Amino acid sequence: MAYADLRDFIQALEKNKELVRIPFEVDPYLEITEFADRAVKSGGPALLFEKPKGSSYPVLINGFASERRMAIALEVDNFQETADRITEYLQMRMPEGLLGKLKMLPKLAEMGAFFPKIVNGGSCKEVIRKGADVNLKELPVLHCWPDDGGPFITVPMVFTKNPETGKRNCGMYRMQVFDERTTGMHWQTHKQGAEHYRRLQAEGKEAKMPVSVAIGSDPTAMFSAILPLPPDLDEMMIAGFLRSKPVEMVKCETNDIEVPANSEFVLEGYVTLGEKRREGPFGDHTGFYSLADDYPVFHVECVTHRKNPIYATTIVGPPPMEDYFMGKSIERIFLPLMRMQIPEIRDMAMPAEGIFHNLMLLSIRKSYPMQARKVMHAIWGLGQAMFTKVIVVVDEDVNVHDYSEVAWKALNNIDPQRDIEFALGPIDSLDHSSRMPNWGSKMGIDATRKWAGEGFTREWPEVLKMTPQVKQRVDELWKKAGLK
Ligand SMILES: Cc1cc2nc3c(=O)[nH]c(=O)nc-3n(C[C@H](O)[C@H](O)[C@H](O)COP(=O)(O)O)c2cc1C
Ligand SMILES: [Mn+2]
Repeated sequence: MAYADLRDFIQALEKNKELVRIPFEVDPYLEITEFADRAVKSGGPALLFEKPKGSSYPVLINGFASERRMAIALEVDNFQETADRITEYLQMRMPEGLLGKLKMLPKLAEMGAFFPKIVNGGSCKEVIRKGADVNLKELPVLHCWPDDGGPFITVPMVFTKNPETGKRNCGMYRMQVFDERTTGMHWQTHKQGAEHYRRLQAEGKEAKMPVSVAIGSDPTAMFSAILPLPPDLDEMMIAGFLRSKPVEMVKCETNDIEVPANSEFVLEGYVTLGEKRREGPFGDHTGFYSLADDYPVFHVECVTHRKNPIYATTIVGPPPMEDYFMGKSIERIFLPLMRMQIPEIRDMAMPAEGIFHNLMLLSIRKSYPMQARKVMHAIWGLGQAMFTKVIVVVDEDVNVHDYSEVAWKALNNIDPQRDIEFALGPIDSLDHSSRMPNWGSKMGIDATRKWAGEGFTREWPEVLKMTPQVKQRVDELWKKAGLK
């Protein structure tokens, strides 16, 4: 059964003993960060701060911060279930004969459930506050790290519309609260919000871009906001797929954007085209501060919220943090989609230390010379995987989730001068080492076994392995010797 809203998810976390309530006062200025950081690093629970200092709204943090909690959020036992469901749809073909077509009907009906449904009202409008009555400072927005430029809303679902196609986009872009009614809008240049902004600016017809932001909704809608989807693929449809039930969307009070009707908070407003303001620094998910930079300004004209709303947030910082677990589930869920486009890929892993975009380990089934290089370039050309700074390609017999095995085999298999591929391309905006913001160099390491067809004429040795007979005999002797 799909979660009705954030509260429903909180209840599920509580029922599974995955949430602890903090009944006393804790300061959103740094203190909640320290709580959340310690909790995630020690495998601790989600936290619900019932009395954040300076606000009357409780704060939920770390709701997604473990594999178990991500599985509860997506209502699966493990992510393979979701990956398998995706594969099932990808393999769906036009059925033959009447019987085949009839068998297909339930699947088609299921697909109908994915599409968002527009409704006339929703709990997000239980309280409506406009104009001078809007005060973002009432929200328990975290000042996350000591040198941050201010308090940041960290899990906003930012809704915009593509001015050319009218299609909606939802991306999670942090928002620095500047004052009662304005925030930063940190959509990085490669993201869809920024693209909509550029297109509207190029049209030259409007001075303002409508934007609405939902904070706290059912967990699949929140999770969908971070998915690296192709432009114009509606995140809310994917949320509908994940929860097997349409996301109910309601039109905002002051603009034409729709938001999930069950949201805890909705901030409605606009971004003035051309207006920018210094945003940051911000203690980021790289574990470093991302530098202050100029970003658009979001003017909030209306805030609607539920009665007794719960403020959802996260912190990022030295890994692993909550976002690592969100990313890990994306890695698992998106593998079938990736394999559809790059079929030789067997498996992939993005270790926490690589912060998603810095390191991707790939195992492939190699069928022709230089295939590892082909795979690298395909990754660098694939949606947000374009940000990948270092790619290591190994043969299919290597378990990419065993980082020790990858390091051992890759380091043995490479002749660095021969096996490293450098390329230039777009780089994540948060990278502080690239020579210019937003682009730089990338490195691919071909750690596969080299073939004669690739110019390798020497013999390639096998990995050592004991014979099963000896293993079996020593199993018995081992016990006899009293060894454990
Ligand atoms: C907690 C969290 C915070 C994020 N903050 C930002 C951000 O400030 N700016 C940004 O461009 N992307 C940010 N992202 C990543 C985007 O949400 C992600 O790239 C998403 O796919 C963008 O959607 P889009 O392709 O529809 O633009 C964040 C992700 C997470 C999990
Ligand atoms: Mn998108």
